[in-house]
Amino acid sequence: MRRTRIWMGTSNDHKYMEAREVLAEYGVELERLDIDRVEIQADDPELIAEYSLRVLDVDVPILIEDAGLYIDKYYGFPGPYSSYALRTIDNEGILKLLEGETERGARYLSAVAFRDGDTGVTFTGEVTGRIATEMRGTNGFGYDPIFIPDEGDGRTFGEMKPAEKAGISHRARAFRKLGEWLREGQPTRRGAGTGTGLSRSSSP
Ligand code: ITT
Repeated sequence: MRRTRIWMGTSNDHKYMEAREVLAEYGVELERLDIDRVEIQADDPELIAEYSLRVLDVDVPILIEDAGLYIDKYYGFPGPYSSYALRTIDNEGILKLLEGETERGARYLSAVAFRDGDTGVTFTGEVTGRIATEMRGTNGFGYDPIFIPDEGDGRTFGEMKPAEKAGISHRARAFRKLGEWLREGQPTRRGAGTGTGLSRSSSP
C-alpha cells in the first residue's frame, strides 16, 4: 500500500501547514479536514489522538495529531490541557508560574494516529528544551515564543525560521516517521498492540 494523498483532521492551521511541509518531503500530499475533534481526558497524547481518530466517521485515509507542551516542574502541565492553558493564562501565565525558577525544563510531545481502511498506526515525536524567561520571536504559534529547544542555539522556536523548527520539532519527528512508513508501504497487522485497531511505533 502506498498512499500519496491523505487527510488531516484539525482546526489548527499551523499544525496543518507544518505537517504538510514534512510529508511533502516523502511525496505525500496532505489535505485538510477542518473539524473540531472529540478529545478524551487522558495524560497520554497517543491515547488522545487514537480516540479522536476512532470516533471520526470519515471514509478517507486520515490522521489526527495530538500535541502539547509538558513542563517538568509542574508534572507535565499543561500537557493535555495545552489548548486550554493558552486560551486562559496564555504564555504570560506560564512565564509567571515559572517566575524566579531555575528548573525550567520542558518538552513538546506529538502523537500522530493514522488510519487507512482496516490499517492503523501511531507515531510519536518529542523535543526537549526549557522555558524562556520572556517571550521572544514572532514565528511559529502557541508556545513557540517561550520554548527554547536543547538542540538549538538558545533561540526560541518563535525566533527560528519554519525550516529550522522543522529540523528538530516534535511534530516533524512524528510526521517523518509516518512519511517513512507510507513510503515503505509497510503493512501493519490489524488490531496489533493497543486494542484500538491501531499499532504503535516507538518514540522519539
Ligand atoms: P486540533 O486538536 O484541532 O488539531 P489544537 O490546536 O487543539 O488543534 P493540539 O490539541 O494538538 O491542537 O495542541 C494543543 C495546543 O498546544 C495547540 O493549540 C498549541 O497551542 C500548542 N502546541 C502544539 N504544538 C505546538 C507547536 O509546535 N508550537 C507551539 N505550540 C504548540
